[in-house]
Amino acid sequence: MIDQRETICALATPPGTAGLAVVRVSGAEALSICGRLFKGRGALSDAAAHTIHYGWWGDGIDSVTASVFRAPHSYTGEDVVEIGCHGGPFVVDQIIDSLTSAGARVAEAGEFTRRAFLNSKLDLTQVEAVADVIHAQTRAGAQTAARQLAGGFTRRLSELRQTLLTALGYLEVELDFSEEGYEFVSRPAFLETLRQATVDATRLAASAQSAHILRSGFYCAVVGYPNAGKSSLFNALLGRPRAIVSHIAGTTRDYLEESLVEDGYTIHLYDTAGLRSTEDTIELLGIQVTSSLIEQSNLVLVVNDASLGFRHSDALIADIQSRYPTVPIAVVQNKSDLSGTGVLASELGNIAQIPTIALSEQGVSELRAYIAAICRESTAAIHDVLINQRQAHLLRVLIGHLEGASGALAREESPDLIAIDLRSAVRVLGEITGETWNPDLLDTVFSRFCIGK
Ligand SMILES: Nc1nc2c(ncn2[C@@H]2O[C@H](COP(=O)(O)OP(=O)(O)OP(=O)(O)O)[C@@H](O)[C@H]2O)c(=O)[nH]1
Ligand SMILES: [Mg+2]
Repeated sequence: MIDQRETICALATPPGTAGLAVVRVSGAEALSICGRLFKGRGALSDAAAHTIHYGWWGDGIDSVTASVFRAPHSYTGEDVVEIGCHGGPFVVDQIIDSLTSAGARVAEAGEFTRRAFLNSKLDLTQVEAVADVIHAQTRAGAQTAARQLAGGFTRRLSELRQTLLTALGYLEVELDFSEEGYEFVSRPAFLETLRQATVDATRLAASAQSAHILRSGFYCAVVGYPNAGKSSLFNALLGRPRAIVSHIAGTTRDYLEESLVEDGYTIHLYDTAGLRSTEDTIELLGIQVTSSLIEQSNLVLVVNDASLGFRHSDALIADIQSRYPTVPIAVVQNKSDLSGTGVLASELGNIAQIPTIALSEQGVSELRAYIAAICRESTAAIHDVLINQRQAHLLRVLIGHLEGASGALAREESPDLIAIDLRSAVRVLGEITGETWNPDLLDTVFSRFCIGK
């Protein structure tokens, strides 16, 4: 168990060489500890909140600026000093050493944000947004997380919570007057409120997968029969010769992963070993790795060797579709320089087909634009919240209780029966925002943080 009362310190900027680095100190002793080490014009311990001071640190370690924040108006809600120093590892080490000798302790990963949460500066959805802002792999992800951090999600949840609590209050009054049969809660209006809340929660829970794209990037596997030109296409998409290409079928044995950024989206691209077909069954099962890559993909590009016919990979496509019905597929008609001017197969239904010549990079920028368009489409519905797995699970539990309450209302059940589900719904809302929490939950949430955050 970490001690909340100790004053903590850590490098808040990335380690290494840089123009500047910031060491953050937080806790009741922050000003007195820093005051002993900082030599400026006045005493740091007397400094007003939100002021910056210039001076020397320790016995000539570095010239620094010290930014002073006083509780509760700081990131952690405690007294905070942010020391801006030159960004060399030796300078930073000496400053941290001087702080620990003076009585501070090196912070655990995420401990500053943990304190902000425990001091009610941030709720749990905002804490999760901090991690998302830091780690987001897409521009839209970082922007959305920033909006979530600003508290939009929290406000929506607490409005719903307030509505449910008000209804609960009235239902309890109804119970007191049960003999008289008064109804203080208008049944149709409340049913409508619950319906709207259920729709909202369902939409949010369903956005978890798209939120994952904004948070971690878009996963795209390049698959197909041997020699179709997968590695050539992989290289062309990356813009550099990363994978080995040869005319021998079976060149790629293992998979390769590389990332590219297109239109603000990080795309994780996988080159895979060719999938062979035997007499009539395709050895997809045997190629476990490719299977699991396909399963985790947001888009699968099936590369077809168009010189063997536009429909040459149809059996493979049908197989992937039947095994992974929810994974989006597009067909890349590669080697279209050798294909003649046939019409692209229409039997592939509404699967998109993109003609390319990987060798000369023809059609490759169109393919890149197509992938970015799919990223945009799959995340278009997301505006101000990046739902994660924890929240999605709790939202589904919430939906269950909201539906339970609606059902009881519709069946004109007694107020106490309706109240049971409403109370559970209120409790789940509290779990989402972290009003009710336990140390295990915090450990899980903060496991994504690094030291200094
Ligand atoms: N004419 C032509 N040849 C191509 C094109 N794309 C790839 N090739 C050639 O096709 C052969 C196979 O290319 P690779 O990229 O190694 O194919 P692969 O699908 O990765 O093959 P495996 O890893 O063995 O499954 C090479 O000789 C490439 O030069 C294309 O658009 N047109
Ligand atoms: Mg290959």
